[in-house]
Amino acid sequence: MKLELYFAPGACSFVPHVALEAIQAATGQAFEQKLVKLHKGEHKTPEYLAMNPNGQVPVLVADGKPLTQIVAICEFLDRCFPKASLLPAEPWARTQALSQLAWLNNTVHPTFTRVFRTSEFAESEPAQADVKKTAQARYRRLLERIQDWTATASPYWFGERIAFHDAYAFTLLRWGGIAGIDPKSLPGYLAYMERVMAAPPVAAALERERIKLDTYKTA
Ligand SMILES: N[C@@H](CCC(=O)N[C@@H](CS)C(=O)NCC(=O)O)C(=O)O
Repeated sequence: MKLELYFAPGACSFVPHVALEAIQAATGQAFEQKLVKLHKGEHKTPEYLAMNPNGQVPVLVADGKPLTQIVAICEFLDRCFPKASLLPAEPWARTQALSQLAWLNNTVHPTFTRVFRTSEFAESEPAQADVKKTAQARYRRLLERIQDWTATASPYWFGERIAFHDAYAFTLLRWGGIAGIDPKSLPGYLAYMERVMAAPPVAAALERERIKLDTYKTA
């Protein structure tokens, strides 16, 4: 199968990026990396919008057919490459894992979007300040929930094999720094992340994207 991933450094496309690295290591299936420069608006060109009318990364192109939305991309990759064990295999555990992945994608992720792109959610400056403050507090509570969930991660979310969730957990904690949340204030989460970042598929994607967990800046 020919697989191409449209991704942007530091974006949520890190999730399928790590997954494709893990798949390549487990099965030999290669993938092409298509860098999308969001700051140059490459995701809003007519060619890109024809692939993804939402104008977002990630897009996975499988044998010429574009697939969007992280949850759908992960489901497709796991079904095609079960040998990579990116989700648990037993039906109930697998569906619970998809439920958690959907929550990361539809609840935690959009809360950060309210911090990062506040002007899309309110017009006046005071309203924007309010949206941002509320979203920052909510984002912290959601990261605390991930910390609780991963307290037993040994070494990763589902045990020995890296899963989509580990990559999403990295992205969300890294974004936490941008939202003014010191990762050191979530010590359990940070300890889990140290293990995740050292995993070969994650390390490879971090290197290609040239990103680290270094977004938190003290005032
Ligand atoms: N629900 C979408 C979210 C995708 C998303 O939020 N992508 C962001 C990067 S993390 C993006 O491309 N933002 C650029 C834009 O919206 O202009 C998914 O699961 O793929």
